[in-house]
Amino acid sequence: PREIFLKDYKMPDYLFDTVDLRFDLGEDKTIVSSKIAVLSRVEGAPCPLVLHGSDLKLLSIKVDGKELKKEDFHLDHRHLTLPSPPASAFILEIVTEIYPQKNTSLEGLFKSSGNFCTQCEAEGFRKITFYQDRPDVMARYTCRIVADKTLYPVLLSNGNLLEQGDLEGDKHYALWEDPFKKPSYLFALVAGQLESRDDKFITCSGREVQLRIWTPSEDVPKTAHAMYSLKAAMKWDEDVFGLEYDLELFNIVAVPDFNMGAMENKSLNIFNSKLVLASPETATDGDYAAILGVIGHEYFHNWTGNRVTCRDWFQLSLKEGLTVFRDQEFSSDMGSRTVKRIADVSRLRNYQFPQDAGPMAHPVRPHSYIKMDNFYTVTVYEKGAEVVRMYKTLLGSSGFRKGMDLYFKRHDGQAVTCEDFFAAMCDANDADLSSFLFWYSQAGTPQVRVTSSYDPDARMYSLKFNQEVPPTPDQPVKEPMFIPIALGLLDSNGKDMPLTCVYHDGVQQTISSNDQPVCKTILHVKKKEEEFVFANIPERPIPSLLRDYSAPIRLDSDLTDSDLFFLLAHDSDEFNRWEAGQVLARKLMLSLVADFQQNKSLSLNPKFVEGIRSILCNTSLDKEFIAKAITLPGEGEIMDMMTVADPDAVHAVRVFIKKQIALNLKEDLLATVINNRSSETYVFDHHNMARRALKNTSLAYLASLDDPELTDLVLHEYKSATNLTDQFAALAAIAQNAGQVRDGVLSDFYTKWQHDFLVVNKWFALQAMSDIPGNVTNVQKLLSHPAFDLRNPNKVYSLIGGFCGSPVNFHAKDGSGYKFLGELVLQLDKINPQVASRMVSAFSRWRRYDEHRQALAKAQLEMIISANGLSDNVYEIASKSLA
Ligand code: B3K
Ligand code: ZN
Repeated sequence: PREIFLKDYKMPDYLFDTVDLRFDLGEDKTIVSSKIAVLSRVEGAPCPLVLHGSDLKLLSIKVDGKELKKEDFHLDHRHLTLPSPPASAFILEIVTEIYPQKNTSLEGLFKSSGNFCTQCEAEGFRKITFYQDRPDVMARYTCRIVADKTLYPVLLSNGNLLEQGDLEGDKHYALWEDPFKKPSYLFALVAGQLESRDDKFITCSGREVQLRIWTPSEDVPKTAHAMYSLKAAMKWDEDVFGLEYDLELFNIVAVPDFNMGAMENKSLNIFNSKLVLASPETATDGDYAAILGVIGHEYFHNWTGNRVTCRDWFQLSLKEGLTVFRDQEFSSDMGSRTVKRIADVSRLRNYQFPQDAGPMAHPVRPHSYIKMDNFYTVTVYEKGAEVVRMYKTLLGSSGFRKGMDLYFKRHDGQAVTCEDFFAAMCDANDADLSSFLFWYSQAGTPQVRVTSSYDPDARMYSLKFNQEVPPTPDQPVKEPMFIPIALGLLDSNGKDMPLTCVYHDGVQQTISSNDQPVCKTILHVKKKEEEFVFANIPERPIPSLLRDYSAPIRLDSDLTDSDLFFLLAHDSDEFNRWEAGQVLARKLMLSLVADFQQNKSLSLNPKFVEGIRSILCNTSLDKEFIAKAITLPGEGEIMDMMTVADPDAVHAVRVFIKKQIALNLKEDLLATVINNRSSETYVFDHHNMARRALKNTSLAYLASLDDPELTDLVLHEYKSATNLTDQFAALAAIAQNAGQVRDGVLSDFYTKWQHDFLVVNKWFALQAMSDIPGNVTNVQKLLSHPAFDLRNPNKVYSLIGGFCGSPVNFHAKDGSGYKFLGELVLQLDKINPQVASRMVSAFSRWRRYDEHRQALAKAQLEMIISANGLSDNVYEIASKSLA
C-alpha cells in the first residue's frame, strides 16, 4: 500500500468546468456515462491527464467526439491515463459499467434495502466513474437518472429538478442540475421506493425552501423530530452566523445500510436511518439529541464544507472540526450549555485522549495517510472542534464572528486550507496568534502542570505553568503550544474575586478598574514555563482553572481535596463544579485501584459519599447536571491514566464505589426515582430530559445492589414505562445482574420490538456491552441470531463494537475476546473494509496492558496482517498498531 503525504501536494494539472452524468440503473448492471468539459491546461508543459477509477469496467472513451483506441490511453487497477490530451479545452466522454448490487463496501453506488444510493466521501466517486477524484477539482454537475418506474419511482440527485418524464418499457427519467460548483465527494444519487414528509422554510431574505425527508412509507411518521431539527438548524445558522440556505430544495434520505452517521451531499443529505427516525416509543432521549445534533451538523456543512471546501484531504478538520464546533454550539443553544459541554469533554477524554496517546496518534491535520477513511477520527473531529473553540475563546464572540465573515467573503466557492481559516481569524481581528498553528501540526495531548503561591504581605498571587507535549509517532520532540487558560479566583465565601491586574514577563497588564470589576480572564500560556502574578489579592484564593475547559489539555494542579470540595460546592463556572467532582473521583478511583491490586480491602472515603449526597439533594441544581455530576468517570478514562492499564481492577473498583454509593444513599436515590417519574406524554425538551436522566441514573445505582425488593422496583419501571428512554434505562439496569430476571426481561423486550430494526440494534448493543462474566459466549451466540447480519454496519457496531466497549470481557485474561474480534475482522474485511477497519482499531492500544494480554492481542494483530488479500484500510491500522 502507498502512503500519501501532505508535503507532496500539487495543484491539479487540469480543471473541469462542467460534468454531465447519466445513470442507466439496472438489475444486474448500471451504465454510467459522463461528459466532462475539461478546461485548458492550468499552466506549464503538456502533461498526461490522470483519472482515478476503481472496480470499473470501461466501455468507451471519447475526446471531442472521437473514440479513443486502445493505444491512446492507459488503464491500470487504479487509474485511467490520457498521455497527451489536447492543449486547449476539450470534451471528454467516458462510459463505464458498474455493479451496485454486488457492492457491499457501501462506498460509491450501492443498494440499501432495495434502493440505490451513493456515498462518495472521501474517495468513493472513483467507484462510479473515472474522474480526478480530489476535492480541489470543483465543477458544475447535471445528472440524468433513468430507471424502471415501478421499482424506482423516486429519482433524486443534487440541486434543482429540471425535467422528468416517462420513457419506453416502463422506465422514467429525472434530470437534475446543481448550480453550485462542487467537488466529486459531494455528488449524490438516490433511486427507490420512498415517501416524504414535506415542509417548508422561509429564509431571512424571504425565499421559500421546500424541505423533504424521504424514507420507506411506513417510517414517515417517525420523521417529525428530524424535520423539527432541520428547521431549527436553518434558523439558528441565520441568527448566529448570518448564513442563509442557497437553493429552493433541501432533501434528506434515510437509509438502513450506511457506514457512518450521515453525509452532507449538496442539497441531498443521506443519513443512516438511526439518525433520522424517532418516536417516543422507539427512540431514547439520547437518540433525539443525536438526531438534532447530526441533522444540524450536515445542514451546517452547506457553508462550512460545501460552499467553502477543503483543498486536499489533509485539511479535513477545516470542515469537520469547524462543523462539529457549530453543531455543539447549536445543541447548546437548544438545550443546556453546561450539560452539553460536559458530554463533549467526556467524549474527548474517553476517546480522543487515548487515541492521542497511542500508535494512531496524528495531528488535527495529519501529515500522511494510506487510506483517508481511517482519518475520520475523534482527533480530526472532536479535537478539531476544540481548536476552533479556542479561536472563539481568544477572540471573543464578536471577534470570532468577524473571522467567520471574512473567511466566507474571501473563500466562497474555493477549496482551501487550515492556514486560510487561521489567516481570516487573525486578519479580521488584527490579532497575532502565530504559535497557535502548532495545534494543527503537533499530535499528543499537552500536559500542563500548575503550581500556585500566595504572598499575604504583598497581596500577590502567583500561578506558574509548565507544559509538556508528549512524543507521538514520527514526532519525538515538540514546540510549546499556545494554550488559553480561562480562570477565576474564588474568595473564602466562594465568590469570584475582582481581578485588577496581572504581571507577566515583567509587564503589568490591567484587567479591570474598581468601577467595572471583572472576575474572569484568559491567560495566554505560550512558553514551556510561564508565570502570572495577580496583584491586589486580599486573601489566598482558590483558583478555578481552565473554566469551561478552555483548551484540550490534561491539567494537573496542586489543589487539595478540600479545595476541590470547595469548588464543587461554589464555583460560578458550572463546568468546573462538575470537573472538581470528577478530579476527586479520578483520584479516589486510582487510589482504590492500587489497593485492589495489592489485595487490600476496599473502603470508600465517607466525605466522597457526602459530596455525592449534597449534589443529589441540591434542589437548586439542574437535574441533568446532577445526573452527570453523580456519574463516575468511565473505565476507559481511568485506564488511560494508568502506567499499565488493568481492566479487572478498574472495573472492580468502579462497581465497588457504585454499590457503596447506592447502599449509603438508598433512601435519597429511591426518593429521586419516585419524584421524577414520567407523565404520560413524552416531551423532548431540556426540563423533561433532565428529569428522566436523573431518575434513570438513580435507578441504575439502585439496581446495582441486586436486592430483590429493588429489582421489583426496576421491573415496575420497565413495565410502566411509556417511552423508550425510561423503558430502556430500566432494561439496562436489570441487565447488569446475571440471572433469570435478566433473561426474562431481555426476551420480553425482543418479542415486543422484533419488527423494529433500530430498537433491536439497541438490544444487541446492551447485551454486547454487558460486563457479566464470560459474556463472549453470549455475543458469539448472538452472531447467529436471525436478526443479525454482518453486512449491515449498524448491527456490527452494536454487537461487535459494543462487545469491544466492555473492557472486562474484551480484555479477558484467557484471550477469548481478542480471538473473537480477530476472526471477525477478517470476515468483515471481505465484506466492508471501512467497517472492518473501525473494528480492528479496538486492538490498537494493546501495549497499554500487561505482558500476558499484550502477547495475546499482538498474536491476533499478526494473524490479521498476514492474511491474504487484506484491505488497505485494515492494513494501515494493524501495521501502525504493531509498529
Ligand atoms: N462527511 C461525512 C463523513 C464521511 C466519512 C467518509 N468515510 C459526514 C460528516 O462528517 O458530516
Ligand atoms: Zn461533518
